[in-house]
Parts: sequence; structure tokens; C-alpha cells
Amino acid sequence: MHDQKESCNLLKEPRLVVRKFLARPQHEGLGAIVRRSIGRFELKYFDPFLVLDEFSVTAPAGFPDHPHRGFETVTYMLQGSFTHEDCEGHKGTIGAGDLQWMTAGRGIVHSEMPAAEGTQKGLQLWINLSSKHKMIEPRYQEILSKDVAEAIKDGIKVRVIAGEALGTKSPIYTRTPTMYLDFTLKPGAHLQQPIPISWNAFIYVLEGEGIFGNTKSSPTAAHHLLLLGTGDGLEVWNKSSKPLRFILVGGEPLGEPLVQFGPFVMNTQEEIDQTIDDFENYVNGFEKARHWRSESNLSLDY
Ligand code: FJE
Ligand code: FE
Repeated sequence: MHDQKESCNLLKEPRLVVRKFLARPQHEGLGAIVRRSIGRFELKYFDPFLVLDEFSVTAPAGFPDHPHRGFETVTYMLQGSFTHEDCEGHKGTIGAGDLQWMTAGRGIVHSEMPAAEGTQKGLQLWINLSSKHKMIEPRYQEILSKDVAEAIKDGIKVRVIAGEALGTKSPIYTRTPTMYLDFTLKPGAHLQQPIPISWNAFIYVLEGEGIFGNTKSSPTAAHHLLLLGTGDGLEVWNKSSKPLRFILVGGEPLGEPLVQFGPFVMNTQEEIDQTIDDFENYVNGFEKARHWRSESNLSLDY
């Protein structure tokens, strides 16, 4: 009976880990610290993912007024809280377990600053937009922790940020088809999670130690990024005595040319030149940035 359960494989071709990176702390923004795994020199782009930062910020540090164009940012809080303000008058605070899915599209200028004492921690993922969506109207989707879809089964807990797992779906609309799952496995738990075959997918470990891809592989600890090879899903084992927490993110590759200049991500150099021009002249989506400064930026002047 037990053997039968073990051999009952949901997956035909489990994906193996093909690359592993440790994300070390570095300085970003104003006095903020990030562990950057995607978007660093050795891994500039993992189509459609541009950046993955695990951030750690203690006031007065943060990410003061800055622009974005051509992609989406997903901010998922792990500890503390962050306030976001933009030049369109949108303002909001997200706390532990909450998420903000921001589609910058043609242009956003905003600030992202700590909203509490102590250290704020979270993840920020940048997802590229296809050429036909780069200039869409900006849009926000915010979900509070209590409204994040969750499922629990066989020692596995999943918080479904985007996509579907254990029969539970997220309400988030993803322009670029994406899955974003926050898993916690109890000691002894074994997970089989389907992933669309043509998608790129990665794991980022947050807590504990896990065996990923192959039951015989060596364990991976926190702050490591694992890129997965081809296949129809992922197998994970928690053979340790502590809980294992990680995110599994997958997305459909766009397969388009990419030209990036900091927070502007387009397809050609001409489009980047145009974007810098638009930003400097407050046009084509940056109109409201002309006379705008965030409240947090005003207070930085004292
Ligand atoms: C940015 C440098 C930056 N990672 N994680 C340059 F730091 C940023 C930026 C962020 C950021 C913000 C949060 Cl809340 C979390 C982050 C980088 O804002 F956009 C550019 N261009
Ligand atoms: Fe930003």
C-alpha cells in the first residue's frame, strides 16, 4: 500500500536543477540591502524574469522616487511593512503576507519606503512585458494576506500568489503568463507540483533546507536560487527536521530582444532613447511626474 503511494507519480518528467546561485547581500536604492539572484552579472535575464531581490530595509533607508517602464513589479512582504506612493496619487501600505502586483506599463514614477520600525523584509520580482504590452496603462493589483488563496495537504502548505496549486487558484491577472507559489513543507513532506512544459521556472529558498529535483541531490539552504531544467513539474523533499519554505516561480518566455537601461526595459535601443526622452520631458505616460514628489522624498530634505 505504502509502496503504491510512493510510485504513484503525478509527473512524467520531473525537472532537475540545472544551475544554483547564492544571493549575497548588496547595497541598492538609498541605504537598502538586497540579495539579488536574477538580474546580477552572471544571470542578467531568465526570460521573462528580470530581477529577483530579497530586500531588507530599516528606516530611514528605502527606494525613493524612481520611474519604471515596460515591465511589472511584484512585491511580496515577509516581515514589517512598506508604503508605496506614485505620481498618479495611488498610495498604499502592504504588511507581512500582503502583495502588490504592479504593472508599470508605459510609465510609473513612485517611491517604496518602510512604514514601520525595525527591519522590513520581502521579495521583489520584475517580470518583463511582451512588446505589445509594454506601453499599456499602469495597473495595480493588491492582495492582503488574509485574502491570499491558501491550501494545506499532506504536510504541505501553499500560498498561491499567482497561478494554481493543490486545486486552489489566485485571483491575480498576469499579463505575462506566470505562476508564483509560496510553499512551506513540514519535515518528511514530499511535493509534486506541475509546471507548464514550455515555461522557465526557478526556486528561491527562504527558510530551512530542501532536496529539489532529484531525491539523491544535496540539500539547498536559504538565499539560494535554483534554475530548473525542462520537464512537466517539480519534486521536492523535506528530509530535515525543520520546516522548509521556498517560492516556486514560473513564466512563459517571451523570446523577444531586450534592451534595459536601469528601470526602463524595452525591445530596442531606439525605444530606450525614446523612453529617456519621454521621462525627461514628462510625456507619453510621465506627464504627472513633472510637479510630483513623494511625501517620503519631501521629508528626506530635512
Ligand atoms: C530600482 C535601484 C533600485 N529592488 N526591491 C535601481 F533599488 C530600484 C528599486 C528596487 C526595489 C524596491 C523594492 Cl520595494 C524592493 C527592490 C530594487 O526600486 F527600481 C532601480 N531602478
Ligand atoms: Fe520601484
